[in-house]
Amino acid sequence: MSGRSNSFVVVANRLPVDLETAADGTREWKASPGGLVTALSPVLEEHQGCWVGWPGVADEAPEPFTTDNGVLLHPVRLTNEDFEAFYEGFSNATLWPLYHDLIVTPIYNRDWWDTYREVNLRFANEVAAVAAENATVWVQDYQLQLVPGILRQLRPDLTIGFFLHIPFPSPDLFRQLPWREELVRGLLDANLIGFHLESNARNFLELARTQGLTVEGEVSTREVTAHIVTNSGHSVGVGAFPISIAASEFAEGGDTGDVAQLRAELGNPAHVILGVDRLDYTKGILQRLTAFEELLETGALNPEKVTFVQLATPSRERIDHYRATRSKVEEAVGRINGRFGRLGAPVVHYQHSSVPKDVLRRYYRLADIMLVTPFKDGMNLVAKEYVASHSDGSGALVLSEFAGAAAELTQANLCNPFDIESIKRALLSAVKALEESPETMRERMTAMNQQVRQHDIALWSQSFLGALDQEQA
Ligand code: ADQ
Repeated sequence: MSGRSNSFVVVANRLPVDLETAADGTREWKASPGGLVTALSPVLEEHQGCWVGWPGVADEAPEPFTTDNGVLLHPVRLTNEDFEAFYEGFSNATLWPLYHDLIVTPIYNRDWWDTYREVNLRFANEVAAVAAENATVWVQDYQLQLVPGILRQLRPDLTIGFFLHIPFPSPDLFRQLPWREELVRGLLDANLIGFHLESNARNFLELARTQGLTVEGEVSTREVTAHIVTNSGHSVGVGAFPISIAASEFAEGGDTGDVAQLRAELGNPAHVILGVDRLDYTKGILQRLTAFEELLETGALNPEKVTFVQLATPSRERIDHYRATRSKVEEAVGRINGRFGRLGAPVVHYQHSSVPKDVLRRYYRLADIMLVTPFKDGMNLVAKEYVASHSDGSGALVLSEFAGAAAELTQANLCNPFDIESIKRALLSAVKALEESPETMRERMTAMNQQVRQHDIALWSQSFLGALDQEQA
């Protein structure tokens, strides 16, 4: 259905689909399962909603269609040049490093900014064309920060929510951005701006203060008790809404025989250590490999007894820093296996591809220790997926203090990924604790498991949309 008939519209850079080409050359759009689509599908269904976004292939814009799981999609066309300047450029080589506290240096390129504005306008136009009178629009993430402002001009009748999936930096860092005023103005035209953490939201309020705007109230979680009042008198709610996962999908059940078989395939190590990430420089993959290597070197870990499995999804592969990270990670894997593995028995198993969800779940179940070591991460769903996979209390989570998830998973073995010694200490203490005080570890994992089950993705979307409803009232 097209035209202005949708009373709930989600707009995100990507549509939840992938284009699949069969052996006979026929092409088909397949729903790509993901946390966001799982969380939003019931809401989309209830409100006769739709999803606006880019289908993931340059120069392709199929007519609106409905996925096999019933979500109506409105594709937005991006050319190859748009993809380079808007997505790889401004979104991922400017905003991504700036918002992740300058782990690498952001590139400020005026042409990229022009394309970012043009593409945001295109997304907003598409939303304006399909949203019903007085509809609710939920704008997702850093690629679309100008959309609320453009939409407010085009369709003052809409209720607009914005959620940022990555961290929001301190005003001191944000001030670097040459287009800072316009970007913030775009966001402030929403009715509600949501962040994962209260600290992210406080950074945003502080920024608003430095721009001379009035801030009322203090930030809280899953409700809105803080507002920014703009010069035109518009009041926008600001709050923390920590995202989560469909926890029940990761809960045990199914065939545990598979897990035992997987351990046997890895040579029946006493301890399996697991890393699962998009291959991104923010995730600290090289640092965790270095920590592992040094523990093998000193004999603190025995290569005959431990195995490290690293699953890495290819990501943003044409951007220089991503290419450099991949090559350093792969060099480290080769070196560690050369030093400590044997033929047919590597000590690090590394796969540079996505794995199906059921395979991923089996690895989570198998892993005795999960290593999650980002330098900075909005939330980190992998940590929550691992915890949700261990409702029997088994396993241990080593988690970076700089992952948003650390605010909730307080029983993890926390580490500072900028300090290799800290990663080594946390990993070693997890290994020791599993051997020497399994009961304590079980209690800690059980507590984290309950936290994730009680705060799942449905709570996230309900609390955000409930708060947005209040803001509109
Ligand atoms: P990401 O940076 O992509 O997300 P994360 O939250 O960990 O990071 O989500 C990654 C997802 O990809 C997980 O669901 C995981 O299962 C999946 N995945 C990773 N590697 C995989 C592999 N090899 N095979 C199959 N699946 C794999 C951004 C922000 C985060 C924030 C989320 C949600 O950077 O901070 O938590 O959005 O808001």
